[in-house]
Amino acid sequence: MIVAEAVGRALAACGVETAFGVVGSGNFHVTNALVAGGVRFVAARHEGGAATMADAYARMSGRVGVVSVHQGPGLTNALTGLTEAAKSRTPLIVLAGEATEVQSNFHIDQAALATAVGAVPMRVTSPGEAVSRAAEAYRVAVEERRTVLLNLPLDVQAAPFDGPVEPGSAAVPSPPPGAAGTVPSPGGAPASGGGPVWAGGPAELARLLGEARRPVFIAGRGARHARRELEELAGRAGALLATSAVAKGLFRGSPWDLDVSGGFATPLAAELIRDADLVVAWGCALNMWTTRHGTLIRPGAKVVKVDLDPAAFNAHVPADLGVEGDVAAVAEALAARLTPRQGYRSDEIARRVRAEGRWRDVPYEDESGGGRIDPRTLTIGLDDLLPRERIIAVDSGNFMGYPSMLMDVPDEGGFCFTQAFQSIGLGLATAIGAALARPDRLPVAALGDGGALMGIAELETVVRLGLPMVIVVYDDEAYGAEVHHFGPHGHPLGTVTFPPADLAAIARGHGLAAVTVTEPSDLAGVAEWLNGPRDRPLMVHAKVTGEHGSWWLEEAFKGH
Ligand SMILES: Cc1ncc(C[n+]2csc(CCOP(=O)(O)OP(=O)(O)O)c2C)c(N)n1
Ligand SMILES: [Mg+2]
Repeated sequence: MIVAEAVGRALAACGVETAFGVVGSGNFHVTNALVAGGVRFVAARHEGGAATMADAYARMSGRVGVVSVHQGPGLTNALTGLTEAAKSRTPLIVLAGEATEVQSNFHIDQAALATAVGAVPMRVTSPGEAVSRAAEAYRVAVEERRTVLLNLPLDVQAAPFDGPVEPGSAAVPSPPPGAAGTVPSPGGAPASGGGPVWAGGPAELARLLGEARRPVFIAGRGARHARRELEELAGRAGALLATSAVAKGLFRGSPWDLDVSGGFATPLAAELIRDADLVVAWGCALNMWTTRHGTLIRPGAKVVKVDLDPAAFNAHVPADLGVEGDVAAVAEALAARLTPRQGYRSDEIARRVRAEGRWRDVPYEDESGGGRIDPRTLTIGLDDLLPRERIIAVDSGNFMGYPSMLMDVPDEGGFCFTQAFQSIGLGLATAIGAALARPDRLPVAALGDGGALMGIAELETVVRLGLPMVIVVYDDEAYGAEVHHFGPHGHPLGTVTFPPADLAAIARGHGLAAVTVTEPSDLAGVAEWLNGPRDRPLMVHAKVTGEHGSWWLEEAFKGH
């Protein structure tokens, strides 16, 4: 056995189930060793796709994600997806060959690259530490929720190895629940603007909950495992329930569910959150998106954050009180000591949540016509047609609010939102990773034409894997976000507009089924596909109206 094989075997022994990658000479042996150890390997067509698939898979399965790449360009190709994962605190291990000879064409400073994007660099420097380094990479990824780059220098990889490949069981932790904390920014700059924060025990939070008249809970990534505990506590405190975008669906089915807080919030949710006198953020850092640049938090409202990572307390909207701990454990402990009260839960609020609690309840004027469908009409039509058991992945762009706001999801496992780096082009790979994590659900990728064409390398992967995916492209023949940003000011738009591209034909060329939608009646083609046999994925190429931008885009540009 050689060192590369020992590393692959050791990671398999740690409990890695699925790995993604693009195989070259520098990661050939380590990848084959993963497979020999029982790991499912998913070949992507671009390392960017592999990284995002692993990220999405980890988020939706709760297991560690693994990416295997060739040295140099294999790693640089993966970088955007790795940055997204690092910013999102996704437990991820990147296995990369490493050319340590500076004369090599493949040579770059891979450790510096990892550090620059918030990942943790490690290296196997001798055969004797192959297994312990692999176990350490696994531990840091899982326990510290970090993206770890494990560099495998080519000469060390090839060296003989003759020890045991099973790391001691004490060295291998099982995956813990997540947290919302922010990754330290490059250069060690603080992620927040300062301000006093004092860490208090749950007792202080119990007191605040016992006094609040209009409490709202906002649950984030670090609360995705804690629905039961949070619902129980919210019931006692009389709190309304909302989530950040990444936890969308967590409280689905509760009569007190306001859905997403922030740019995607309904007018009712925004109003009720703004009226709260106590906002408790559970595993949620309250960033500018979740709070609409802080405007959803009323001046004078008390803000509490419960998080595994105290770095979250002062990040973004700062907390008046920080409680360090696992969300489920803190909520459970508090529920036991809280006397039930009505709080925010009046009959009138219940009635309003029933009547106005979803974007679908908000009227709009259908602007379909002239061979183009209104994206809202398209999305509502799809929401009606697609089975409830779905998992939705959304790319970035002007269109992104339509699927995020108008398509319902069954629970927090029904929405995968890789938007911490705000990159376009990650949506299709996100849907693939999510689909593999949840084969029980219909995967839906919602993409703009720009993001679809950027990530199109993975179209063949969807077909090859036999995923019964619905890929919806909101095609406005433009980088709509830029068009609506700059158009109103009279700037030339030739750099951000494109001639029509026949995406349906491109999809068919890859072996997908495809329907082009230019008016609502064309959705009959989607219904037909859904009737079966669903033996190949479907692209819904929707030519959407694009006269004006979405209002959440205006909101987004405040963040630039
Ligand atoms: C990798 C990357 N490149 C460029 C951008 C800037 N950008 C943000 S939205 C956008 C347009 C996306 O176009 P499309 O996917 O068609 O969605 P639309 O805005 O038209 O709805 C661009 C270029 C980005 N966020 N990420
Ligand atoms: Mg577009």
